[in-house]
Amino acid sequence: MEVNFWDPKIETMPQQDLKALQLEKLKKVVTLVYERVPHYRKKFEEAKVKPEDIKSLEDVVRLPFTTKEDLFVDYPYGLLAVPLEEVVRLHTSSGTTGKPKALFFTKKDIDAQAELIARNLVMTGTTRGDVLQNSMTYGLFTGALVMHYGAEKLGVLVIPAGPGNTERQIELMKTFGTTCFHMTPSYALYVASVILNKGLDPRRDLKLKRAYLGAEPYTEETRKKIEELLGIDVYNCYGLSEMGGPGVGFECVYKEGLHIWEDAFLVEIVNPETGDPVKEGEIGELVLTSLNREGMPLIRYRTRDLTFFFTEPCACGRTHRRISRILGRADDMFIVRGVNIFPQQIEAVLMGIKGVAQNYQIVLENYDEMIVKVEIDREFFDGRIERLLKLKEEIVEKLREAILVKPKVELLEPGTLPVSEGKAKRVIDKRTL
Ligand code: ADP
Ligand code: K
Ligand code: ZN
Repeated sequence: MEVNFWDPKIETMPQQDLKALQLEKLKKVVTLVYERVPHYRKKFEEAKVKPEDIKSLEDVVRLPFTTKEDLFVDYPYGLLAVPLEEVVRLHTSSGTTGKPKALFFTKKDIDAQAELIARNLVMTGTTRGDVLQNSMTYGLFTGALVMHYGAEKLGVLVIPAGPGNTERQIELMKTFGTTCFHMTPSYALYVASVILNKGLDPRRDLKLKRAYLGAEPYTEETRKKIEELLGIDVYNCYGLSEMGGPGVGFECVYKEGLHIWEDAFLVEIVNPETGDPVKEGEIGELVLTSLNREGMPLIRYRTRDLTFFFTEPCACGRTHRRISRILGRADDMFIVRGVNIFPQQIEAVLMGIKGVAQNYQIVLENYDEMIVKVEIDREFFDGRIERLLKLKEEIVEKLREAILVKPKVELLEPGTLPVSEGKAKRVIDKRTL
């Protein structure tokens, strides 16, 4: 396998040196927020901790967590660690209280995140000469702009397509010889189905080589499905606005977990209920401290995203640790008949069944009823009823095995369910309406 580096020195830095670098940066950022951000000073005082108490990386647990709620205290400028005139960009992301979370970037912050994107792109084989179609939403969201700046920094040609208008997406791919694209996995599934339904052979008629899919959880099965439909490599791209946007974690060519850039983030995984660190390799909530950001650094930020650390070093030679794909959002979990269920568990089952198409929806009705609506493949839909009944039975059985709850399954013709061009809404919970 060909392994490429953007910054080999930092990407393969021995863990020990990385840790020393992290400690130095951690001390700096903790001092910075203590001195410049009243809200942090207050939190530190409540937790009875001072910057000088941080003597080793293990001491990080003495620092208080930052939660989404903290972003709304002294909103919107209260967490700035620099004067407003140093801030050059605002991004927002959907908030918990109806107000959007507001995140601020200095020039240096924008460039630092672009640097991470450049590393990520090179890591997956993208170089100058590649054509990247950026089909995330441009605007207040970080998704498109951060990727855009990173790709430009590397020197690839960026097509700022934005999402939607699928016919035009495909025209752009054909006309400009797009080699890579960046979009949500749910939209990628839809675009792939449109490409095939038009009778195009992606391997012959398009120049696509790889895709960067993220912004929402998806499964290994979904990745494989998109890779097979289009004949490309799909790389998982993870990030959140609070940590600068996409590019926080990214897969290398081995596609076994996402490297998190540890020179830029201090990574912890904690028990979502107690906040205590989990054992190495156990599932928990990802907690991140930004080590480089100057505009709005965040300390021990609770992402609500569930993941685990891979314990083995990666075959690519990078020393930065890997986390698993996001297994769910602590908030996405729903409960049916007392059983905790994540939408991704259902997706994993569906995408592994032959005859199932790309789109599905989970409807929760009453306290104990879960209906899974599933679109089936056009070729599969040949009018033979017994074939459909067997498929339905297979889906019910496999779901019951995986989630321990027997769902009702409804098979639908392709194109029945609403199409998502951004983040898919998979769960309709009528119980709370
Ligand atoms: P929000 O979705 O809260 O409006 P963002 O747009 O910043 O805010 O999205 C960040 C969140 O999106 C992450 O915390 C995570 O839940 C989800 N996310 C981003 N990338 C991925 C990915 N590759 N896999 C799974 N989830 C992802
Ligand atoms: K997102
Ligand atoms: Zn690797």
